[in-house]
Amino acid sequence: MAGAAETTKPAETKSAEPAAGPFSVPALAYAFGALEPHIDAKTMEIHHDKHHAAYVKNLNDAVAGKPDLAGKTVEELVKGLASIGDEKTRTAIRNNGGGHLNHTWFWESMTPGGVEMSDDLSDALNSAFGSVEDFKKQFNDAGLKRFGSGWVWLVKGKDGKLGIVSTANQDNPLTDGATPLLGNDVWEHAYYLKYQNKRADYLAAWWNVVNWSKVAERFKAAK
Ligand code: MN3
Repeated sequence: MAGAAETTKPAETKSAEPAAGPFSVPALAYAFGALEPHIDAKTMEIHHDKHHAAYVKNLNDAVAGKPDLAGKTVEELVKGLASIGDEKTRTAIRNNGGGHLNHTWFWESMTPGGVEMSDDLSDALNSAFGSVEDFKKQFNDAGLKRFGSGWVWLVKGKDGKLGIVSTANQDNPLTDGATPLLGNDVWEHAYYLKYQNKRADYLAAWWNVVNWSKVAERFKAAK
């Protein structure tokens, strides 16, 4: 297909400005248009360069002048939210640290054309949900039921079992002690340009670009 080669080049995803703080927006491993037709290039560009960049800027602002927080990884910040005493800082990190972490993982969870699922992972999903199709159906149902903005996740729970949870806004399951393996963004900004109010269509199409090798890697690490 003409033009296919240039849509796989990640060159256009470089951050425009250097980060003013310890956190920065990671470059995408693929071009904005590489997930077409399932996720459109304009949505990817705005989502990565504007939405994600805003979470990073606000996170850097929230930890400015606080070396105990600025020296931590974003995973550590999100995991340890309860230990942040100052409520204003805690809320800023909950929203913007969560926003930074969730989106960083989200970009890694997708790849042009998707990839095959490993046997280990499909066995685990079959055993936990009946079948991979049943897992996807339950995941999509949970994403559809999330009122307003938030995320839907496949997690390894504190009990060691695979499960599906949905979180509001930019909350991450790490804060509740679960380990997220895969998350889909159900904020309208993730799909509105292409799908408008049809969140179910977005949820269904998204499976075409899921990077199952990344999910398998997280699954292995969570064992
Ligand atoms: Mn988003």
